[in-house]
Amino acid sequence: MSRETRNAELRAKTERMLRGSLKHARAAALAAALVPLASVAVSKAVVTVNASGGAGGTVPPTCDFATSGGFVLKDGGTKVTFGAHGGCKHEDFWGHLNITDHQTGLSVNSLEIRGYLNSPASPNIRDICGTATTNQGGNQPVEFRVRLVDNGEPGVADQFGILLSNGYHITTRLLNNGQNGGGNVQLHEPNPSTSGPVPAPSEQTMCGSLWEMVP
Ligand SMILES: [Ca+2]
Repeated sequence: MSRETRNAELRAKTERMLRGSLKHARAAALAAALVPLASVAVSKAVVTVNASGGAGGTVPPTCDFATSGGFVLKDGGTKVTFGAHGGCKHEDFWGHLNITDHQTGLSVNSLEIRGYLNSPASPNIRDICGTATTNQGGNQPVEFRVRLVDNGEPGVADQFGILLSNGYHITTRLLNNGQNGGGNVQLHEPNPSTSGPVPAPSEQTMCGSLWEMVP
């Protein structure tokens, strides 16, 4: 079904609701709002859009930094090894990313860290955004958004995910499927040097084309 067809059906359904039981003004306003919300949901499957736009990430008000290293298993069981660090440093961002996909041979190395964000979904989540080169041609550089989740030590409950602007996507998942020896994500306490840019850039500025996307 095309998006246009879907939207037409939603409009028709909304009109039926307005003519029917939803006669209260607030309910009518809610029904009218259903059309654009539903349109967003069907057109961008991996996107989470909040009321202010974007995925809801902001530079942590008291900024800090995160380090990580280890591997996750793709859905088929092959390893993707990673090292990902990021944070605020002297009113700027700091960090580095490299990953190797042992199934495809893809290698990704960061060029620039453009953002460091926490997520409304959990205080243990940090996203790192930036640009990177890959060893597989195509449009270079790519934009990346990495998700790190620190759920304690050792890192059996920690998680990693990555999204690239070329479509490569490892959904956020437990290191080594939650088994021992998959590495660790470590969120560090703020210190006097972990100050971010002033003013804090928007999620769109930090994450470019991936500003609405969740790894
Ligand atoms: Ca950890």
